[in-house]
Order: sequence, then structure tokens, then C-alpha cells
Amino acid sequence: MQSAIVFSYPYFPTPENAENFPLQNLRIAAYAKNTDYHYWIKEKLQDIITSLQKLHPDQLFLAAVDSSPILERDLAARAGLGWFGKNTCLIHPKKGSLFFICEILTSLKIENKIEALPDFCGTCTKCMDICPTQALEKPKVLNANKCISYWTIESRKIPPIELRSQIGDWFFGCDLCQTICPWNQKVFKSKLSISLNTDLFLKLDAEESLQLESELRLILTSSGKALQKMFAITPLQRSGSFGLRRNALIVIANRKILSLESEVKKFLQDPKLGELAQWTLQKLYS
Ligand code: B12
Ligand code: SF4
Ligand code: SF4
Repeated sequence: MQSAIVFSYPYFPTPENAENFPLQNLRIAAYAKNTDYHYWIKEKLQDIITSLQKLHPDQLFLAAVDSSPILERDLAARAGLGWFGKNTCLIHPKKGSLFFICEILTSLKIENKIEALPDFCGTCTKCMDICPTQALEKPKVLNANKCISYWTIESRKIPPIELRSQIGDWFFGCDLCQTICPWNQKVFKSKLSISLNTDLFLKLDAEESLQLESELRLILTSSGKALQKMFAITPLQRSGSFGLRRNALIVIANRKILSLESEVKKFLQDPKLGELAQWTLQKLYS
């Protein structure tokens, strides 16, 4: 392959299917409240490839999004789609950072006349200051082992005890270092709500709290098969039933949801989740 045609595709405000999403009150990263982007972005790229292939029948084109070993932010920065912010996300002055990066790799040789954007972070450090786990250890350097996004989406383990409370009420992913960013605040004006109280929990009214409780109960009491079916074709599928139950136990502990004590107790003998369930019970009454 010779060249990459790089795209940024916004995921906020959530385009399709948001109201049909099975969980409405648990705190989930904005990108994930939708059909899994790996499916629909590839379809869109494939449509473009069909047109390109007609123009260049002898050339190769390959759609990629977060699936190949490609440094996507680096490619996108070189394509002028944004600068690499101190929160390590690619940010565009007029589009913010709430977008996916995807690309078409091609054997076509395309000359890049686009200049990379300058870094507009300046003296701001809001993303580093707000990160509950201090995962942004230096500007532009993220320690994934401390990032809530890593622990709630990618990891197949239980987070270390010192990180658990700092996960707050994040059930899947984390958006804090992006929602606080002035460039997103500017682009999305009143649409991006961020709770700036010290514990960083979502503010819920009584009705929403009840719904949150029932969503957590659903996660803990559903079978693995039922969870798989519930979250099929959504990004939450990635965590598997183990990951979803792990995340639910942490949210129950951090929000001190006493009404779910009996559901938590059922996991005390679980070989993988037993210790976490024990910790959750302790937190409920501490
Ligand atoms: C692994 C991964 C993660 C890990 C680690 C992320 C990280 N920041 O290192 C975890 C699970 C934590 C994660 C979290 C998230 N991720 Co992620 N993730 C990836 C993935 C799959 C690989 C990135 C990677 O580690 N590559 C390998 C390393 C070596 O490359 P790199 O970090 O890009 O390295 C470059 C930088 O260091 C850069 N650089 C440029 N300038 C400078 C300047 C200095 C001084 C320094 C030090 C470095 C530097 O140069 C390097 C070489 O190119 C990419 C998809 C992809 N294939 O790129 C998505 C990707 C980066 N993630 C994405 C998203 C949306 C997220 C989340 C927002 C999801 C969420 N809401 O929970 C969070 C954001 C957390 C954050 N603050 O970054 C998007 C980012 C879109 C954007 N606008 O930037 C991507 C591009 C996926 C996509 N296709 O859209 N992610
Ligand atoms: S995604 Fe959350 S935990 Fe990860 S670096 Fe950003 S604020 Fe910190
Ligand atoms: S919050 Fe400030 S420092 Fe962080 S990425 Fe945004 S502009 Fe840059």
C-alpha cells in the first residue's frame, strides 16, 4: 500500500439508535451508545471504495478502522484532521475530538499537500487535572494501566484496589478528559454536560436513580447468553459478561447502592468476581 485516505467521523451527538440503546442511565462513553462503529464505518468506507475502484480498476483499496495495526492518530494528524492534544486525542478546532478516525489504504500514490494543524492546547491542562486516576502522566502521555477506559473496556482482569474508587460511576469507557476540553465545550456548547463536583458522579434525580438500579440489577442477574444478546452489535459486547458484571459491581460500590446487596452477595463464591464482590459489600457499609 502506498497511501492512506484518512477520515474523521463524528460520534456525538449520537447519530442513530441512541434511544433504542438498552442502557439509558448507566454512565457510558458517548461513542459506545450506538451500534458498534466497526460495522457501520466499514460499510461507509466500502461505498467510497466502490466508487474509487470504478475510477481506478487496477489499484487496491482496503477499509480500516481501529482494526489494523495502524497509528491512526498519527495518520490523521498528518492528514490535517487535528492536533494531538495533551489528553492524547486528536482535536480539530472546529470539530472538537468526539470523532472516530478511519482510513482507506490504497496502492494509489497520492501526494499529500495538506499541512498538519498546529497544537492549540497552549497552557491549558484541564484534561490532566480532571483525570480521576492521573492516567495522563505528562502532556500527551497516557498510562493505559491507569485509564478507566482501559479498565472498563479492554481489560479482562479486576482493577487494582487503589483504582476502584476512582472509577466512580463509569460503567463503560470514560469521557472526562474530552468533555472538559475547551475545544469540545466550544463546539458542542450546552450539549456536553460535565459534573464538576469533586466526586465526579453523574447527578441523577430519584426516577433516574431507580432506573440506574434496575439496569445494574439486569446486568448482575442476566445469564451470559442474555447479556450477549442484549449487547450484540454494540461496543459493550467487547467486555463480555465478565467485564459487564465487574463494571456493575464497581459502580454499585462507588454509588453505594444498598438495595442491590443481595444481588452482589450471589457473586461471593464466583471464582473470578468473588474478591470484587467482597470489596463491594465492604464499600456499601463503609
Ligand atoms: C490502544 C487504544 C486505546 C488505549 C490507550 C489509548 C492511548 N491514548 O494510548 C485505551 C484503551 C486507554 C484507549 C482509550 C480511548 N480511546 Co482508544 N485507541 C487505542 C488504539 C486501538 C491504539 C492506539 C495506540 O496505542 N497505538 C499505538 C501507539 C504507539 O500509538 P499512538 O499512541 O497513537 O502513538 C503516537 C503518539 O504518541 C503520537 N504523538 C503525536 N504527537 C506527540 C507528541 C508527544 C510529545 C508525544 C509524547 C507523542 C505524540 O505519536 C505516536 C506515533 O504516531 C487506537 C486505534 C489505532 N489503531 O490507532 C484507538 C483510538 C486512539 N481510541 C480512540 C478513542 C475514541 C478512545 C476513547 C475516547 C474511548 C472512550 N471514550 O473511552 C479513550 C480515550 C482515552 C485517551 N485519553 O486517549 C480513537 C481516538 C479518536 C481521536 N479523536 O483521537 C482511536 C483513534 C480509535 C478510532 N479509530 O477512532 N484507547
Ligand atoms: S479517559 Fe478518563 S481515565 Fe482515561 S485519561 Fe481520560 S479522564 Fe483519565
Ligand atoms: S483540555 Fe486543554 S490541554 Fe487538554 S487536550 Fe483540551 S485544550 Fe489540550
